[in-house]
Amino acid sequence: MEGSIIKGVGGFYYVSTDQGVITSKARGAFRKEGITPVVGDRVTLTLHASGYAQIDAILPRRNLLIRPAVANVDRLLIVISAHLPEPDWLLCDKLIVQAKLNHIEPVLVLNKADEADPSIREAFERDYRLFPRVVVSARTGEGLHALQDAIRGKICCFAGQSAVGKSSLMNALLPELDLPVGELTRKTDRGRHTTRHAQLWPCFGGALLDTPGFSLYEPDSFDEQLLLGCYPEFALADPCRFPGCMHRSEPGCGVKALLTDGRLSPARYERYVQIANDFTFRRKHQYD
Ligand SMILES: Nc1nc2c(ncn2[C@@H]2O[C@H](COP(=O)(O)OP(=O)(O)O)[C@@H](O)[C@H]2O)c(=O)[nH]1
Ligand SMILES: [Mg+2]
Ligand SMILES: [Zn+2]
Repeated sequence: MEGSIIKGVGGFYYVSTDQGVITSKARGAFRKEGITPVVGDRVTLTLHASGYAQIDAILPRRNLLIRPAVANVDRLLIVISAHLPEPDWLLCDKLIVQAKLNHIEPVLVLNKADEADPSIREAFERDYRLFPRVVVSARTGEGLHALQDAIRGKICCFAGQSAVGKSSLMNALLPELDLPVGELTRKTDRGRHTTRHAQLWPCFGGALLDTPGFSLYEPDSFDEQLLLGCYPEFALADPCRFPGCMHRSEPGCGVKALLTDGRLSPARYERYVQIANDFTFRRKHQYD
């Protein structure tokens, strides 16, 4: 039997299968082998006559988020506010890169449409027109159906700056989550909420991770060629004069030519150069 771990508490794992959610324990040998099942893991189970189930094996993971540990995330819902706080577009682009390097599909979510600043909305549409994206309001419910469609059949988790409305959106999608919203409640509820384990909530034919704050493993190598693959805009370019062109200051660069006719947003490009320079720096110093 096969299933996905949706929750792990005190050595018990709740595995979602064709036959419902089954409470299971990990095979004893896992501990000796240093293997810990995590939420999102695809596992094989044996059901014993007593009704007790054992996880026999963990299927290979497509990716692994840390703090909290979650495996096999399909989509990262990157939230940006159309009002306040002012968007941190560089963070947004870095999240896209991290997602793609971890084989997670980024979906861009512009929240607070009810109070949208037109220039933010414009920048969002211009810079991310090649990405799946939705414009929503956790407050009015606008766009939530499109967000549900983005979750269908996928394991999803939210990411983005503080106060953009991640918790509000999760509550709007799944009222039973009842996450604390806004600055004040966050502080007073800290004790209650930091001890919780990450949990997947099956919904809309997919599942939502209930924690927005997480880290991705950093790439092992800051491979600039892999970075290039994170920019769908670059595929529109004519070939560059130099193979392996990083589209920074090389002559005869097809990507830089895209800037002149609006196929590549200058703002996205500027942030790309920052991220690429950071990759180069980290690659050169990774053994320091
Ligand atoms: N106007 C407006 N405010 C929102 C919306 N969504 C969230 N907020 C407000 O933004 C603040 C931060 O929301 P929260 O969900 O805690 O953000 P998080 O830090 O990303 O989880 C709260 O005061 C929310 O009431 C929205 O769609 N429209
Ligand atoms: Mg929050
Ligand atoms: Zn180039």
